[in-house]
Amino acid sequence: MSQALKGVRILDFTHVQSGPTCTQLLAWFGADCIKVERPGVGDITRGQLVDVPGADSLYFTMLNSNKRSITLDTKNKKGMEVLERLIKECDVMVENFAPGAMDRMGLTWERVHELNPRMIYASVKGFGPGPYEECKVYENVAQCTGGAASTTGFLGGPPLVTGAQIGDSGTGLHLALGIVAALYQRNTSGKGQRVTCAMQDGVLNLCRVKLRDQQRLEKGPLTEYSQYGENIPFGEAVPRAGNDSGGGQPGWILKCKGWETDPDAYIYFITQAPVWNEICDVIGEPTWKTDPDYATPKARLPRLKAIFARIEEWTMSKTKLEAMDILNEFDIPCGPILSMKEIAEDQSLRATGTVVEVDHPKRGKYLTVGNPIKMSDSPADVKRSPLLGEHTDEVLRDLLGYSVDEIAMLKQIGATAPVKKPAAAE
Ligand code: CAO
Repeated sequence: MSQALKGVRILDFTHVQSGPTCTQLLAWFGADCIKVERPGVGDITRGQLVDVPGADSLYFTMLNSNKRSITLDTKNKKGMEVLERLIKECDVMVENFAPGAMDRMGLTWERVHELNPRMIYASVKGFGPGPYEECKVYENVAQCTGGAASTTGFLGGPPLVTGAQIGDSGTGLHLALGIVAALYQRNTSGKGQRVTCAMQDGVLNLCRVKLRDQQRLEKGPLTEYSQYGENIPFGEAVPRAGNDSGGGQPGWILKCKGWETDPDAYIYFITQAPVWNEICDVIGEPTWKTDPDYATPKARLPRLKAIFARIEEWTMSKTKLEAMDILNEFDIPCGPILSMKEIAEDQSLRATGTVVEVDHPKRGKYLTVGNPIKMSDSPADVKRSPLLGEHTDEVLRDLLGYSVDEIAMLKQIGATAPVKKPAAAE
């Protein structure tokens, strides 16, 4: 079977997380992704959070599957010549270096467009144009500046970052969509274009319900927030809402059997209005179906804390999976809190290729996350990440037509390999 992006060649100049997430997705869709790394060093994540000495870290391996790796010193004149030849041969170039780094390399959009007018040149930066555009940015900076941290956490507590990498992987996803759209437009325009995503913008896009609430707050209190039911006044900005659901159906995280010793023995419970009668029956409060204090969503709003406390009495008598089974029978939306251990061992996620085991020559078998986007005509077969420079010779020879001697020369002068220091004098 073919793949959606077969025939698309990506010059992958990305590092750390945001850019590699984007190019890994494109590679899963079948693009030939050539990762360019600094000789002898590579993507800094190869050596970060190392768990198997001498092997690439999981940080790297889990973000760079299905790619080829070549090493190239772009600060070496011959190295830059190779890079320019690569630009001419590729459809898409992706980078997420600090602001200005590509320009300092001489690879402005104008230069890249001149070298290859069909090239789609895609970048992740921390911020868009404005006061912070020159700043370097990591995940949590984006979460803080994109509205996620100020709206996450419990009322009265400090802002909180989330474990979901919405700044890095989230922006990588956004960028991938921009690239695919640009490839589609190129079919008719014949031209490449510049695609940029700022991490702050990506996080805000994912936090849009909170910008919605900011505007609603100007018209009155946010009635679905728990603090409304607790008579705690609202301030000027959207508050932290604990585990309140972000939508119109109130929800909360409730303890389940075993919570005293198991930190993940909890379930997310949603009191969805259409199944209110079923909820009342399940928890043993059938009179709440008709009691005017409980019968309608509006009547329940100021009593949510007490309602969830009563539901929790019921959930605490069941394990989270027992509760899930019972509630699902009645179409009551809920979700057990699954630990990473449970997810890693979940056989249904293995069966769908969402969690995949891969073999690596230096580290052996490891788990990685497969393509979450399933396509009926474009299978995503996850292949291990490349070793540093594993495909340098292959790419130089097969794609750019360098001879064996030329390849050796490039190595010798430090364009594709670290320059060997002369042996110390005796
Ligand atoms: N050969 C030679 N030099 C190379 C090279 C190669 N193959 N690849 C990169 N370089 C050089 C660049 O030319 C640049 O050098 P100069 O600064 O001298 O011009 C440098 O490496 C680029 O490094 P950087 O400044 O991007 O890296 P850093 O570790 O200091 O910063 C990060 C990392 C992520 C903060 C920064 O890249 C950034 O802000 N990126 C944009 C936002 C982003 O993607 N953040 C998410 C990262 S994931 O958490």
